Amino acid sequence: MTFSITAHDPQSKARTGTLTTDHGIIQTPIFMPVGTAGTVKAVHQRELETDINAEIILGNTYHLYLRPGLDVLSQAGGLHGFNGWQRPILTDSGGYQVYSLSDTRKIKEEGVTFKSHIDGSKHMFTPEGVMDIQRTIGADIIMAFDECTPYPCEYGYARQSMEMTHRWLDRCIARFDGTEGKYGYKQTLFPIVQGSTYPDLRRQSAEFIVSKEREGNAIGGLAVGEPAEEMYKTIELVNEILPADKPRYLMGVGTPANILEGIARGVDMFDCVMPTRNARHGILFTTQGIMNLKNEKWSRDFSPIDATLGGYASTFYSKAYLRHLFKAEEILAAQIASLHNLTFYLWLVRQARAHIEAGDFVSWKNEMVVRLMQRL
Ligand code: PRF
Repeated sequence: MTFSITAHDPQSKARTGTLTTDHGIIQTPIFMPVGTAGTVKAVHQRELETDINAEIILGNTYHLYLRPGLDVLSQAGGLHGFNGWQRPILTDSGGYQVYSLSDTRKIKEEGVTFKSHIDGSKHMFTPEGVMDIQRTIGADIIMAFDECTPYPCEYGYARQSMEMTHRWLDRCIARFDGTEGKYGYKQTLFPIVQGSTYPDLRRQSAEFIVSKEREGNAIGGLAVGEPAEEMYKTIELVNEILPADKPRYLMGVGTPANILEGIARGVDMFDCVMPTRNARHGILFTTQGIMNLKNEKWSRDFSPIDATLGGYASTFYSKAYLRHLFKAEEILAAQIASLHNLTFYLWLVRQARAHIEAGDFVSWKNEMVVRLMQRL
């Protein structure tokens, strides 16, 4: 994998770049649609390629390991072979999903034992095991095994957890570097900065992660309920330490405003279930603000969902029609809304890149964070 910076914004830390993987090129800053179980929910791959123009999608170790399982994935030639997506894939390590999804979990030095949310069966994730699983899934970018602390988190717990995440990172690196990709292309491992919202812990964690000299670095443990200002301060502090010539990935973030503020602070990669999950609940992001389609006020609005975006779903279907599909609980509602929201998120990062290149990113961003978060 190679990363090169193509432009710097003169008034902020924002930058554009190109990330080159064996499955293709990613223009940064980028938003990565989440394809938890090997599919971006309710969206066809053809739509991901042509309408949304997603350059990379996410998969989850936790879900793919439980179902369809490693036997199927390895016989299929990895996730690329299984679902047919030929562009880059990133997999999260399970170091977040075990905490948020599994029924019971026990965190020990060796690893995490948990019960499947599907059938209650018992499993254990260790740093080594999770590297092996991600080798088998075959993502281009794989994530270290970490503990994402909740918010708020007591200082002592945050410190011990961070220290264990660091020991786990050493084990991840030893295993990853001691093994090879199974399908003939290269994979790369990103470590994850933790440390809750404590500046001294975040600094210590960032310095530890930097010393490992991997090809890219991630910031975890944010967007877990802390105030946005705390998140932005933490990003600033960490990004002062993470090397400027490597991609920085802010995990699980976020709203359109969070993404633009992250870009302004030097973040290059984002992922979040928000566009697809909200879409399934009738919440749409548009260039004018946020719409709740279940609201009666849209019942006779026959204008396109968002003509400015130019994508198929956003221009072809009207607000009133999509509202009707939601009210009637038609499957197509989720499909149109997901396609639209992802088109919007990819439009947002494309616009950000254009404004960084034009040198007016900050003034554009300041206008957008207000406009895009308005409730219509
Ligand atoms: N760690 C991992 N995945 C994540 C997070 C984390 O801290 C977050 C935090 N917002 C989202 N996804 N491994």
